[in-house]
Amino acid sequence: MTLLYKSDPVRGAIWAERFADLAPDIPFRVWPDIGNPAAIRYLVAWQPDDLAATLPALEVVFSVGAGVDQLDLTRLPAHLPVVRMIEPGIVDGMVEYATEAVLAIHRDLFDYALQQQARVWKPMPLRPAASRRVGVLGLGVLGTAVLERLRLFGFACAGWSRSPHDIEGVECFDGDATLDAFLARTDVLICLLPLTDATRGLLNRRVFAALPKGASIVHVGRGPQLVMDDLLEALERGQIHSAVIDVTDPEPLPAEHPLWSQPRVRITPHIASATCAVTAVDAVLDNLRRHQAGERMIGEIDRARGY
Ligand code: NDP
Ligand code: OXD
Repeated sequence: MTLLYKSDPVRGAIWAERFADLAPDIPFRVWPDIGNPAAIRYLVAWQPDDLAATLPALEVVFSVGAGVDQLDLTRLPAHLPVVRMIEPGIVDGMVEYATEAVLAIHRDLFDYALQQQARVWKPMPLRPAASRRVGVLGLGVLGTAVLERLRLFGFACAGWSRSPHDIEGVECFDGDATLDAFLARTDVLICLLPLTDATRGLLNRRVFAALPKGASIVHVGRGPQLVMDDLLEALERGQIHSAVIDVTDPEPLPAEHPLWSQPRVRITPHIASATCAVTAVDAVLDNLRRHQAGERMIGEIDRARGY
């Protein structure tokens, strides 16, 4: 029951070492050294492309990341379970990134950076956290963890999802019919939605107009969810005051793209979070045990829903 890993080879070496320590009975191979294709039962990959179709005994595909939009599900045999990555390292990274971004916005650091460039010493009024309304699109593993941390600072927290959720201290909205009400009460909007047909292009002119004037955006979902021209226009009109953008379409963002030179925009190269190899192996091993026991695996996606 060999496991084949096809992703970043540097992290692959850490995976191999941890598998050798914790599960020496499971042969671990790093692509392209696949050995006998008929022996491979499990595939861990970022983008398997057509590889899965060439492995006749394959039983499960694990995404090496939290998202699965990079997998072309139509190229994976329909009977195969697809499991996304849920492990503590990726959650901690996202909580750190989102918290820092919200605090930077809340403490006016974008404006102070501009003042510094102009050598201006001009304090702005300090606003209590309770008066700053943070809203997270997506109440999944990451969105919920981010809200649970932000709530501790005293921010007025809300979230939006497809189905109803109940999170202590968080005003929960669900379904398309509630989106405008959620946006109308949101000063800092964080996008932590998976990329699906329903969320592609969701951060657009209409959504920006539904936010209070001068709201800010933290985009850590996926690039194609954001309509960049609409964001540029909203920034120019002051409808959006500032933006922290970790994901773009395309990636890398081309050097000539106008977003780079926006004064109140901070861009990072899709590093908000990343799978931690050590804890990822623990998560995969736990799921292999579940799979072998005939149990549902943690993070198994609904292929029809796309996440
Ligand atoms: P989950 O699958 O746990 O959560 C997704 C959430 O989005 C759920 O609450 C779901 O609603 C909601 N949702 C999905 N579609 C819709 C819709 N059409 N309308 C309203 N709500 C919707 O995902 P995670 O929290 O683990 O991860 C979220 C995303 O974060 C990943 O898919 C990935 O794209 C991104 N990511 C980015 C990283 C980065 O470094 N920038 C790193 C890791 C992840 P419901 O609960 O009702 O199903
Ligand atoms: C992920 C990512 O989905 O890194 O894990 O974006």
